[in-house]
Amino acid sequence: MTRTVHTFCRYCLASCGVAVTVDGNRVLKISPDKQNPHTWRDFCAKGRTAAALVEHPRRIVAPMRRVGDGYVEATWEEAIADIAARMTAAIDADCPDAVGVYYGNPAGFSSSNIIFMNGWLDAIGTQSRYFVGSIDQNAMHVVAEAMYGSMLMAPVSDIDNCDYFLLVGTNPAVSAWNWLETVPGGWRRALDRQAHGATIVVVDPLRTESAAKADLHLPVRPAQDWALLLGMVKVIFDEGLEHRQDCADLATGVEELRALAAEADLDDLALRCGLPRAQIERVARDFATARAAMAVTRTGVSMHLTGTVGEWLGHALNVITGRMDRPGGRRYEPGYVDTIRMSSRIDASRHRNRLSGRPMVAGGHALSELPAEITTPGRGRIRALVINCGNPVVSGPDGAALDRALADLDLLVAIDFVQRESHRHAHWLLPAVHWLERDDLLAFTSNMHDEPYIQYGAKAVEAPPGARQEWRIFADLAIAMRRPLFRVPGLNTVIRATRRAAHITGVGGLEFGPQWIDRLVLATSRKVNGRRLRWRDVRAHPHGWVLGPREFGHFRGALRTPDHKVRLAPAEFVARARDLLARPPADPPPEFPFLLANRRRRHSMNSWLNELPGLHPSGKGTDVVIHPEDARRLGITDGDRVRVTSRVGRIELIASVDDEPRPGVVIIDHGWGSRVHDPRGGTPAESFGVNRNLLVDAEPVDPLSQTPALNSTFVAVEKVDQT
Ligand SMILES: Nc1nc2c(c(=O)[nH]1)N[C@H]1C(S)=C(S)[C@@H](COP(=O)(O)OP(=O)(O)OC[C@H]3O[C@@H](n4cnc5c(=O)[nH]c(N)nc54)[C@H](O)[C@@H]3O)O[C@H]1N2
Ligand SMILES: Nc1nc2c(c(=O)[nH]1)N[C@H]1C(S)=C(S)[C@@H](COP(=O)(O)OP(=O)(O)OC[C@H]3O[C@@H](n4cnc5c(=O)[nH]c(N)nc54)[C@H](O)[C@@H]3O)O[C@H]1N2
Ligand code: SF4
Ligand SMILES: [Mo]
Repeated sequence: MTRTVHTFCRYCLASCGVAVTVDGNRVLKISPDKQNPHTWRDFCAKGRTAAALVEHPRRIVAPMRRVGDGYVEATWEEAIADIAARMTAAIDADCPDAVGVYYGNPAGFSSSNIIFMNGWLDAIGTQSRYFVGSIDQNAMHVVAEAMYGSMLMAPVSDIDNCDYFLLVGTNPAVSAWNWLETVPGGWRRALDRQAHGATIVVVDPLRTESAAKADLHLPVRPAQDWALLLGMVKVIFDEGLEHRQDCADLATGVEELRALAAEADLDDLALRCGLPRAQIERVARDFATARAAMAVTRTGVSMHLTGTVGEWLGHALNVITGRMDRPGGRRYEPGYVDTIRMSSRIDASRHRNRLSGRPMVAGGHALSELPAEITTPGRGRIRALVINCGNPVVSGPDGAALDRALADLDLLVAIDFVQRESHRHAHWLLPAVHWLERDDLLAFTSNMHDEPYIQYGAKAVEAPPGARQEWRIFADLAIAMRRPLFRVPGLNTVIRATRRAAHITGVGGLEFGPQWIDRLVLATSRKVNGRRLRWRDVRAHPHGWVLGPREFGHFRGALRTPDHKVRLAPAEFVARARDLLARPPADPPPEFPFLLANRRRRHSMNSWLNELPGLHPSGKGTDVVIHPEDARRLGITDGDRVRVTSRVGRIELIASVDDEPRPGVVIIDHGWGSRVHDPRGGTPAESFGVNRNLLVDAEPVDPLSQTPALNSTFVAVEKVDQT
């Protein structure tokens, strides 16, 4: 007997509505749920093949304990008892910071994971919290906090009313329109606007799929978007094209920004970003005078040492041209829960790292600091670490250094589906539950949707009996370590009592768990269109529920700055921009004359959907793209084996000669080269492609976002002599 479950894909923020056909406990087919009123149009092969990960031949299906060079299965009781005892010992021998966590991108797609992990971290009182932000979206958090007063104040794009799209450092044709926002079918909707006369400008060093469809492609020099954007701001102020009313009423700091722009020289900025001055002037005028326009800045901007300044100037451009909270610009979606209020506690955390002295950003420290925090003796040295949904050895900088540090830990616990590169030295492998196997409301993304929207993420199949959701693992650890979860005295006793009650009555819902929190969230949610959301109404909309029309007018009220105005020129950003202006752009050192750029593929997800059968034609992830002019000079032809070297690493791959990059820039896909181990079968690890992040130095970092130069590393390229 087959049945169909309607839910949504939780691999990326496109959140596509899917229809999952199930037979017994097996997924037969996943297709886009075309009855979903909001989110199915980005549906891709990653969602279609999601069951392949559930059925991964190397999936871990019970806790596994390291014994010598191998692993043996253990019970959950053994796993929790051993981990809790070793963590407690580490804390007793030093302090709570001896226990740490790294959580990666997929943790953001499970509210119960994030909530209970933080509840456990609070319970043990550690500040050794590391997360993916410093290799992804920290620049956005830093900018949002400084300009809008909350690190989670992420504006959403009003695509269907836009006449002029300035897309900076994003490739939505591949990645979908999502980075702290969910704009389903965003790229297709933008192309639709283009067919009706809108202009699309793509700023990208590479001629990407998106750039190829744009009206104008600006092949900016990597890491120099800030110069382009500052040039645009300058032209707009110089020519009086700013939106007078918003500059006067909505923002403070206009004069400081104007002063900064006045100090800069447009010819100098043009040289820095590698674009003709006349082009900067034209784009600035067209942007400022378009009926409706938006600037969108994303990971191509953020993953550089200049990332925060670039991100800031993108937002500033929107503000000074009156694009905030106006049709066709960027608006604030209040959603059904006030995420900004919920996050205010994280905003406030300013813990500084013992070695670098750098503060947390968005509740987490920077990944580049993790190795030293593990290996450097002293109070607060990390001795036990949990990797929750992450593969930082591959997705982060200088994976070799992190790998060495992980090997040095007294206890490494990995929670994942399979044992990947970053889990190589794990003492415990804990089997995770896939989104096809778990229910979730994912309420804290509610203000990232481009329409008021709610969908309950129902599970389609049951998880293997030995797998456990992260929330349960963190609750069990808190109980075993005798530290009250969420720091609420007595809560552990209540949890145990509800478990007993559920066991005796056979009613699973009696057990304290995320469903209690989901219900509480709904019960205390904002009224939408004057109506309070009820659980049963949400469940009565399995395809998802558009709660009403998009509304404008919420932006000003949501600002958390003391005067409810946008801070247009935060002092630290202005100072950093002055600093950049004062120095010539870093030229490649003679020994590393090329800049290493980056690419994502439609059918990869960072470092972890690469090995699935059927998703990738062979050979992907193993090539370096070199411009024909550079290839000629180096004596390299298509198909040659080449060595790419940086200050910290060296890899070998196949050359692919193509003019997608500009001369002087070479491209290697990110996310490859992660080994998938076989702890159950003991067969050799499988590996696909090469890890280009081995070339990325963990230092220096953008001083504001603590992000390293993931997408602009200086490298040398040479042909490997195969004779
Ligand atoms: N050079 C370069 N580097 C980059 C990027 C780039 O563009 N260029 N992109 C960056 C970006 S945007 C990001 S977000 C980071 C990602 O960095 P990370 O989040 O650290 O790593 P991922 O590669 O996403 O690996 C995620 C891991 O989580 C596991 N996983 C998936 N779902 C679940 C789950 O539900 N539970 C558990 N327990 N585990 C799960 C997967 O199997 C995988 O092992 O990489 C960054 N690194
Ligand atoms: N298929 C697929 N979809 C994904 C993901 C995935 O791994 N695969 N990851 C998801 C995640 S975690 C995220 S965060 C989002 C990211 O979404 P996007 O930010 O759109 O990510 P990319 O597609 O990598 O596009 C970044 C672009 O920036 C360009 N770039 C690099 N350096 C510079 C620069 O200095 N200046 C400018 N202007 N451009 C530059 C790159 O060439 C690239 O084309 O995508 C999500 N969607
Ligand atoms: S991975 Fe593909 S199917 Fe899943 S949400 Fe993202 S775009 Fe949609
Ligand atoms: Mo990301």
